[in-house]
Amino acid sequence: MTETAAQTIHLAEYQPPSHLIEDVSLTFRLDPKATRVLSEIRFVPNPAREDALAGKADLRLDGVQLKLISAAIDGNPVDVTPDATGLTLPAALLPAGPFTWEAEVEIAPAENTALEGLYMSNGMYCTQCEAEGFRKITYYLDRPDVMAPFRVRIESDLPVLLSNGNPVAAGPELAEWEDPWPKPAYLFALVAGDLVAHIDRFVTRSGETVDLNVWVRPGDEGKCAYAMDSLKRAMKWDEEVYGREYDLDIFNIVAVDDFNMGAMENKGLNIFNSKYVLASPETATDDDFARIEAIIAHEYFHNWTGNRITCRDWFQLCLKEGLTVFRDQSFSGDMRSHAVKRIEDVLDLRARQFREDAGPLAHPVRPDHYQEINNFYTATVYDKGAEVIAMLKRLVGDDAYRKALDLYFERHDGEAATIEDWLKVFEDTTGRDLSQFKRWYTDAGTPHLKVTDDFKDGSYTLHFEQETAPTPGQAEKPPRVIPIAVGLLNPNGDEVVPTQMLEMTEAKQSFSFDGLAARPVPSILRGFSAPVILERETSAEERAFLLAHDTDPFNRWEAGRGLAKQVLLRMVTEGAAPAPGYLSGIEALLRDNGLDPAFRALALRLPSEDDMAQTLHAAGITPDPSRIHAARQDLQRALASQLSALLPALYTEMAVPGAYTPDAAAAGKRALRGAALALLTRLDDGATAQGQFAKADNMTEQLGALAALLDIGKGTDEVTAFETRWRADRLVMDKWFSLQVLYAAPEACAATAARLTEHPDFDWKNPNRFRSVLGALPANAAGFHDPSGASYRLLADWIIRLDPLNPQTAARMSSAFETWARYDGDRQDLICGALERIRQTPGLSRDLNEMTARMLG
Ligand code: 0A1
Ligand code: ZN
Repeated sequence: MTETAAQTIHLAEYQPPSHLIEDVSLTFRLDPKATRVLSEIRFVPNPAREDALAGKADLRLDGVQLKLISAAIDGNPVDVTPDATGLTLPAALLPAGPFTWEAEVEIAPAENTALEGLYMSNGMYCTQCEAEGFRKITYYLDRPDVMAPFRVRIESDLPVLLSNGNPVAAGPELAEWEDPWPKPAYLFALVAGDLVAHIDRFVTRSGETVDLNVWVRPGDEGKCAYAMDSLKRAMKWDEEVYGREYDLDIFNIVAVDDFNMGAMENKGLNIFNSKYVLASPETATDDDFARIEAIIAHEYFHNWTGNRITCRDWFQLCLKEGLTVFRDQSFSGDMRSHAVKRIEDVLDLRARQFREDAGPLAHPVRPDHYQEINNFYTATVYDKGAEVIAMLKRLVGDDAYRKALDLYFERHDGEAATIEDWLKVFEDTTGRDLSQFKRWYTDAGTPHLKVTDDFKDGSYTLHFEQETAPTPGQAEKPPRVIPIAVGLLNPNGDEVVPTQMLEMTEAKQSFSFDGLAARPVPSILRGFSAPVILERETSAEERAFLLAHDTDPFNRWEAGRGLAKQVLLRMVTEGAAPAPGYLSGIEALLRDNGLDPAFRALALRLPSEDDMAQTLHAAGITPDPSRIHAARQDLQRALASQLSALLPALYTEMAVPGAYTPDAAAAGKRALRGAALALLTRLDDGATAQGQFAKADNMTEQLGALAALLDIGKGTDEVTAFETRWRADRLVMDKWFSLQVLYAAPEACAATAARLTEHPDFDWKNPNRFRSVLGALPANAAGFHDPSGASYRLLADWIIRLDPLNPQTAARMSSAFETWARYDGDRQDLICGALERIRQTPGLSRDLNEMTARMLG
């Protein structure tokens, strides 16, 4: 048995809190080893709880790793004995009406390695309270349905002292902040440190001026401009597209080096992993710039979807996350290209969410039980959560979507809401019954959509059949509502039926199109209109036809993708040669200068090795990662030789003249140029890449050249040169660590990663650095699954080592093992052995205990 007996929490057992909180006042006397937190909390019995009104409810406060110094109720000292998870104030001790609880506790931020609660990073104090970190700061009702205004006083000799809301007082070694908007404790934040600000302002649509600050460590102030620009664009976009304005005098963003996740939407004081704030052309790639834009927007958008309207309980996490991801995706699409953004999002969804949905960690978008909520910040909750909203919007239409959202904000502002509340605003706006649609929230697993067709007397019929395999704890999968966007092309390649949204609700359903002169070519699931796996016998000719003619950019790309997969599959299973039809189809597309370079770059990108393993497994074939790796390399070479005449020209044409700018057009050209370089490297033995590496004035081109060289087994000198140049830059060095593992030869992958963990700069307590090596290991599929099992062992060793310090990150990393059931018996034994070894570790965290138990079943 582990230290903390695992307790499962169920959605069905939700109970309103016994008490509500009218207001909170906190004082922090900061000290690395002995911070004092004084709290004054005004409680009232919850009118929704009769036992509390009758004076019969105890008040249970959450509190973890706190040293209680003193406690009082209405000024009278009380003698309470905390346990490991909090303390209970017996009903008999509580006044009948409202009362004030005062407590003083001591905590040690310098010793907090879990990076949850109040902790220190490079001498700076910061907090992370989602999901249940506030209980490590003081005794509280640490649950999202308890919302209160906060007043915070910070006492410290550090120059910058920040908390939520507006600044209300400042003095020597002192600052006071007041947040008028009631919020749950998970949105609390405090920062204190020696920081500098990149400042700007924003005037809202109603004419209010908001001070904007991006706070960073001295020396980093030159890397904040893009984050600030993204913030201002996000603020404007939310006003224009969702009618949402910002609601405080000040908006602060702080960059922190030690952070478990990407960023956190604390009210008025967003805290970011510095990786998603700091950027300069020399140090950040185009992908980094795009991610910064997206994450800055994401956290800002939470101000309405998450903060003003929050979640009743943690089962409703997708209420804020799915919606906010959907909003940030729409924003990025508007800022850049919708077609390209959609393809990138679907690539990501399939790589992470479909993979999760197909394995032992599958869970509904709204889970109904958990042991550790931190284990549910997943691709399913976030990305499938966003897909579900995208489907809802497709089903009701843009206008109804906007009306429903207006109603949502009007009806639930200031509340902690549920998925039922969310669906109800759509039902009330449209008159639709969404009970079947709700299955997308409650049922796990990715539906398979089988399609056949026939054509007779000018009438073309599509027959659909949906089926979802059982997932852990859910055997039955009733049919779901699936919006299927379909268009038809005639044999000349002209569109004869423009996109129509078919609404499938049955297990089997057919749709006909009449009055056609000839049998059309269907373009099904345009724009990836539902997160399903489409299964249709499609000839290579038909895919090539769609690759050349489809008017829907997503499906045009998808046709190329399908072809590539078909080709790779035959190469892996039959040792076939790369199909000429695929090679010439891609060539034709690349030669089409009317097409967006970013789109062409995506069309040139081959399916990942993990994607191929997933595809083979789904087809009933046991994937062999080394064969997949070899086939993919062969196909790259075949593409290179097919395109040999084109590549040098493309490489030159796509050069972006002048100073680096991170805009989508320039980034798209660099992406295509980089893709061309990766192939060219296979023809010129790395000469062009070496030249580019030496000359590059931006990180995109420098890193692209290095990756291209490593991919053909070269680049030793460049690796050294890169290290010499960038040794002092933490974020750039993360890339250096990661690239070497990613591109290591399969048999050398574990040894490369192990060697890098010996590097003096391998600070394993820093999550970014830990992930740069140990997260890159599973991303090198053939290296991770090397038959020796060395990578499995190495990863398990490090997870076991990290767990006592940082359970959250250790548990997240363990999902690398979730695909064990795909592989052959030997690999299964090795992976399950590694998982078993983790599970048997004495004192394992609740986080990792739950993850291993779920994976091992
Ligand atoms: N709400 C944040 C993500 C986040 C979640 C948990 C964290 O610590 C456990 C930190 C951040 C977001 O969606 O951006
Ligand atoms: Zn979020």
